Amino acid sequence: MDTLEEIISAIEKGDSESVHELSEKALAEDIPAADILNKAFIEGMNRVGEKFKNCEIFIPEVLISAKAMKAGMDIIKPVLAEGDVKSRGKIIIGTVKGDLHDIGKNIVGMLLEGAGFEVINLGTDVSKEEFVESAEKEKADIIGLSALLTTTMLYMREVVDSVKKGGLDRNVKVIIGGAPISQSYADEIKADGYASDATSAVDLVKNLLKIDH
Ligand code: B1M
Repeated sequence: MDTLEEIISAIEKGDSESVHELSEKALAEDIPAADILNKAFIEGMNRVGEKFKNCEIFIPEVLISAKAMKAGMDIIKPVLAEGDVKSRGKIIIGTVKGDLHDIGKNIVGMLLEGAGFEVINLGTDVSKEEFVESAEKEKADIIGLSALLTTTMLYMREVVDSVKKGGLDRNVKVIIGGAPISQSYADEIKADGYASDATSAVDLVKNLLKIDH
């Protein structure tokens, strides 16, 4: 089994110590941090998600796996963020009100940081008022909303409307993402953009801020 497969297996078992050690081993083998993230961490959580969906495992196991993945994230985060010399723009991100899922949103935040953006992560269960206040205070360029539930994704519309109502949309763009989100939903609620995964979120931000590389 190669190191990335070993990491996936350790995430599935929820073995934080092994994920920590194997992530160090992968970096020592010169495996790019982005590959460790995409091919091991995200793949590992996808497999955990499938088992959860099929009722093979339950919430406690999912949380233990998420914690194990975080142990690996702590190892690769400094490497992902290398080369971040000057901020290319400021981004506020958060999971919308009522929603506590933050694994994907944190990955998006980490990749944006790695791409040289300043990221202010408001956490989970974030209200429209908090998004707007923070964007005004920080003079943000972009607000990034995440939602994983079909119930909480509806709140994204309220955040977009609040941003437009205050005229903040002249300076700030709103992007959205998360498993139940689609481009057509983004169009429907008049968000400025949608990304299906963390890598596409970085490309989307670069496009919106007119950064070519
Ligand atoms: Co929950 N949960 N969960 N859960 N959970 C889902 C989402 C679910 C699909 C599982 C299922 O039933 N099959 C289901 C939602 C069903 C629906 O709405 N249609 C569900 C449910 C029902 C629930 C509860 C209601 C369960 C309960 O209590 N009965 C409850 C709700 C709690 C709440 O939020 N109020 C709940 C709780 C939890 C845990 C706490 C146990 C845990 C969250 C832990 C945490 O986040 N700290 C959890 C988890 C882990 C999952 C699954 C298994 C995995 C989600 C995940 O982290 N994926 C999930 C099933 C699944 O997705 N297969 C499930 C890995 C992550 C890397 O992917 O988050 O999609 P993802 O992020 C991707 C992209 O979506 C995108 O980029 C990321 C990286 O590529 N992306 C963005 C995300 N945000 C973005 C923002 C962007 C751009 C891209 O721009 C700003």
